[in-house]
Amino acid sequence: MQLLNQVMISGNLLERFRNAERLLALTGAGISAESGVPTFRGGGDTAVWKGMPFDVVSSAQMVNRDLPAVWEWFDYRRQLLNALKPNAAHLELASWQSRFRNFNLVTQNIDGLHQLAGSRDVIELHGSIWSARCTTCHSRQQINREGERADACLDCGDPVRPDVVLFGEMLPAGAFETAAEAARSCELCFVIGTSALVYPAAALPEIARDSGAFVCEVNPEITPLSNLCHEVLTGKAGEVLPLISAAAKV
Ligand code: BV8
Ligand code: ZN
Repeated sequence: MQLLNQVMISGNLLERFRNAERLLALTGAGISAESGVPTFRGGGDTAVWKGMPFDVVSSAQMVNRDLPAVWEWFDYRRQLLNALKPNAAHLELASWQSRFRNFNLVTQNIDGLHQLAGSRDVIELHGSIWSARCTTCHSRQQINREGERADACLDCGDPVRPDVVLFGEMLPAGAFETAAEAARSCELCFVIGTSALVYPAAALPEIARDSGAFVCEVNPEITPLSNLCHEVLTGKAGEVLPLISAAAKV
């Protein structure tokens, strides 16, 4: 066991990190917290927008009932994101892409900070806040950093909606299957900054563990997943992830 900056990292984990070829990283809102992105369940409360819990305004029903209100919520979050930058945790994971022969990064985040940090082929399970989709023909349009977006579809003229997965909606075709395959074939799985309450994303670490992978959680708090993990690194992702690489070099 090595105590680094108050974080206990086992020799077992470091050995596996040094020798792993197939690694999966699953991230949630917590990895973007140090960049200033509000989490959904920080400090015990659930994020609320105009009196509505986020999983109400971020729901399929809400799109059918009040699409402008849904856009207001995502436009607000996008303008928040505009000034924010990836943090040390995003940058560390981007560097792992070239370190491991088979590295898969799966995120529940729609903020695009992994890509801004240089990560490629990020599996965005819940879509992206930087994209809009037609409610009829499903054609997509990118939303630029200025947040400029057309209200209507450029192809058929019908209303567009945020290109994110809302509660009660299926994940993008193939996204979960690809992530589950990465979970089944990885040797080492890091679960970083997620409360692991939203499914099917929260099922991935269990799939990895049941397939023989060593599962390690990085979170300042205990989560429903902690007991399932082989090792829990209690701390902030931006502090803990660089420590792992540094310790593994020793
Ligand atoms: C679906 C996009 C099929 C929009 C999101 C099985 C059981 C129970 C319920 C269900 C089930 N299967 C399906 C459901 C229903 C539902 C669900 O899971 N409900 C939950 C609430 C019980 N799932 C769905 O609806 C999914 N679709 O299943 O389709 C279907 C279809 C019809 C009917 C039935 C089934 C779709 C879910 C996706 C919804 N969209 N996001 C948006 O962003 O607004 S989910 C959204 O919330 C995020 O993407 C993320 O997934 C979740 C938030 O969780 P986290 O990211 O973990 O964030 P949180 O704030 O909670 O936690 C942060 C953590 O970080 C904390 O632990 C904290 O301690 C830690 N932290 C803080 N600082 C740091 C840190 N960690 C490290 N470093 C730090 N510095
Ligand atoms: Zn259209």
